[in-house]
Amino acid sequence: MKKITRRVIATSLAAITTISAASVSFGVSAATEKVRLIVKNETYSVSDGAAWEGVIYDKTVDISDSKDALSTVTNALHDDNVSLTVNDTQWGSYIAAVSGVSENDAAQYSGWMGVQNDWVVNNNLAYIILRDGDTFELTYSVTLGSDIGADWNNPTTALKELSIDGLTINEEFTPSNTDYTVTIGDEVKNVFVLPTAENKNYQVRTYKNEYSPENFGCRKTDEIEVKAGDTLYIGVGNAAWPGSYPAETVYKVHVMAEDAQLGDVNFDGNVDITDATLIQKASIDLVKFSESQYKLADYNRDGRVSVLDTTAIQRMIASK
Ligand SMILES: [Ca+2]
Ligand SMILES: [Ca+2]
Repeated sequence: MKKITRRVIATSLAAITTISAASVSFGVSAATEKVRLIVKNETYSVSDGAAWEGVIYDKTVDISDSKDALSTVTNALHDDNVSLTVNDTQWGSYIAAVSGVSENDAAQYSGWMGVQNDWVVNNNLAYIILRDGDTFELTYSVTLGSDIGADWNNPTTALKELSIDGLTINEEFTPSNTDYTVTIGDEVKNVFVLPTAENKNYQVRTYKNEYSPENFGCRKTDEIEVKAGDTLYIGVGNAAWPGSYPAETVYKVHVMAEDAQLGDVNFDGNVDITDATLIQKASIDLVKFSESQYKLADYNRDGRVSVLDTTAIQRMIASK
């Protein structure tokens, strides 16, 4: 047992260092689709009787031909000689034990659960389809998910944390505030958006410039190219996604030019007709401005956002 663990961890270190390179070439070689597979038990301790605790497996592995999580996990663990018990029932097959840590060991209903890109899956692993670049965790839970961040009694679709690898969010994160800004110079930057749902029963997906929940969007491991004027949308628990309630939350992060000036409500560094149009729409509630946009929208500084601000910008453009 110990010997196997050491060997798997040694190979996984090499795998971890190649992950960022692999995600950059995302989509180039569809023939060898891969996922990062992690198997861990952080809820049931050895002192409480578990055969092992911690991370037993962390490695980039091939997605199986049928692309589902159950066969991908069983193939990988079998290849690396990690012992696995799969139970077949009339409702389908499920993973009952890994290297001697078995369902119902820690408590009644304790057992192995799947987590795909931070989402605690809501279905048999045979029905969970993996995509190239996914992170899939097989995780032991003692309390039906609440000890790994998925609480059935908590209906909130808020985020618990939000950060961006590569840029600093200007405002302090508060779950109830959905509007944020980051500041960027003239350059184009490659960043990773790193949201964490308060309740991992809900999926989290990030989009650039258009919130389009019908698409997969970006994961934490997907690099996103941003420049001034872009907006990042982070959705939590959209009704169309698996495992969700129809009360989603959508966070916005506006990528703002360093020299964002009064009137520049789309944060692209210029005050022009696009801003004038946006302000006009906001003044009749056709678009909703964030707090930072409202501050920039009051171009004539009369304390309110109205069509007068649009007129003032149009006059300024005409006088150039
Ligand atoms: Ca502008
Ligand atoms: Ca005004």
